[in-house]
Amino acid sequence: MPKITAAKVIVTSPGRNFVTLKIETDEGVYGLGDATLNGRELAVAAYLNDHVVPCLIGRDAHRIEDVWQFLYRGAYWRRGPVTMSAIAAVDTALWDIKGKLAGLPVYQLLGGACREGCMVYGHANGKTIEETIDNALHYQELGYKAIRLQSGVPGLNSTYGVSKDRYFYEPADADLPTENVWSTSKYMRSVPPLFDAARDALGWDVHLLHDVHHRLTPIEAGRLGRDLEPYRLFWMEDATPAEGQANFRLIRQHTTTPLAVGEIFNSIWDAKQLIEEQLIDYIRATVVHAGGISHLRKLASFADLYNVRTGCHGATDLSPVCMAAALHFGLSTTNFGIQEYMRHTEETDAVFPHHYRFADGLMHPGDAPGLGVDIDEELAAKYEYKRAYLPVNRLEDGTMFHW
Ligand code: EZ4
Ligand code: CO
Repeated sequence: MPKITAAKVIVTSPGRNFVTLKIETDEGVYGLGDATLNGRELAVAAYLNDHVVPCLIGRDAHRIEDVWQFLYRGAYWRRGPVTMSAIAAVDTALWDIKGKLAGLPVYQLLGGACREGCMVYGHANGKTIEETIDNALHYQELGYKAIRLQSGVPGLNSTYGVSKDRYFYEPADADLPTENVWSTSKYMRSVPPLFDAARDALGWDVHLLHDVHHRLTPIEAGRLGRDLEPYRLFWMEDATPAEGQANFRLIRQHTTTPLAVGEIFNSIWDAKQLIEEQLIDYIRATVVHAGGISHLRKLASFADLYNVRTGCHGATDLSPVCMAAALHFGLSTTNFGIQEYMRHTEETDAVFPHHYRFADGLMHPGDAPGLGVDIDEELAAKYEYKRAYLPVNRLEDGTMFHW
């Protein structure tokens, strides 16, 4: 049996912060897992170092499910983003090890490819509709089959999804949280004209997506979904906060715009009612925040019973290790829907050399044994951790709101 001999938590900041777990075995093979929780990175690093790593030493690296259950049930305190990101990192690293020892890419261990590649969506954004469309045309030229559109809201200084650099969106931007101002009525009026202009400029062959980022009430979301119906969106994302899963019933009663939710979910329980009642069309939970490849597989299999497809989160705060894992998962999951893809900076890519590749709107994880992603530890050590928070939102009268 391959015995776990060491596990190291690597914190690095090549352009942004990442936490990576590296598990080593006595057979000379190691595995990597992403453990990055944006804005709360060191909590996961401490959880791993103080409470998880000591339990791993000496265990059989092949017993992925047993280790998962040990860490989940054995903590007594279940779920939550910190715990589940830590468990995800272990799980991902063990799949990486199993693939390397078998000489197979992880997607082969998961049942093999169900498709030629994973359709991804790119992020077009701009301060104005014109800028956003211009950016979207660029993505279309690059071959993207699906594009997310986020545009500035007239009357608001800044909003979610609109970046300073249009090709690299990074919301965790300050040493203390930046305070933004939000107006639902201004936002609601701004979205339909964006998609109207987008269909004129981009045509109907490209899938269009939009992220509301948890900012509407269910009835407001119903209204926006209905207003967007003529433009046939691929999905409307995170229309309302999903703690109350039954709230999605109200949105469903009012619109046929497909709904996606779940990038902040940690377990199958966060989505159980949403899936069983078919209140959503796409589940956005991903490897790093939802307990790793093993748990995500269960979630996807459950979702498949109810015609819900996957649409994993894939922003830049999910490291290339998570991206690779998500692609192995997506390639081998029958009810895969789409994968979010925000390119990492060159600095990040240099720290995490990888085999996944983009061509004709699809991404493929490559055929290297394991996940096909590595970490250059010497280079990683050059980038010191820098505290960085996500912004917060207040309404125009100063009330704290959702970001
Ligand atoms: O705001 O990953 O769909 N993508 C998103 C992301 C999230 C960030 C938070 O860390 O909503 O941009
Ligand atoms: Co989102």
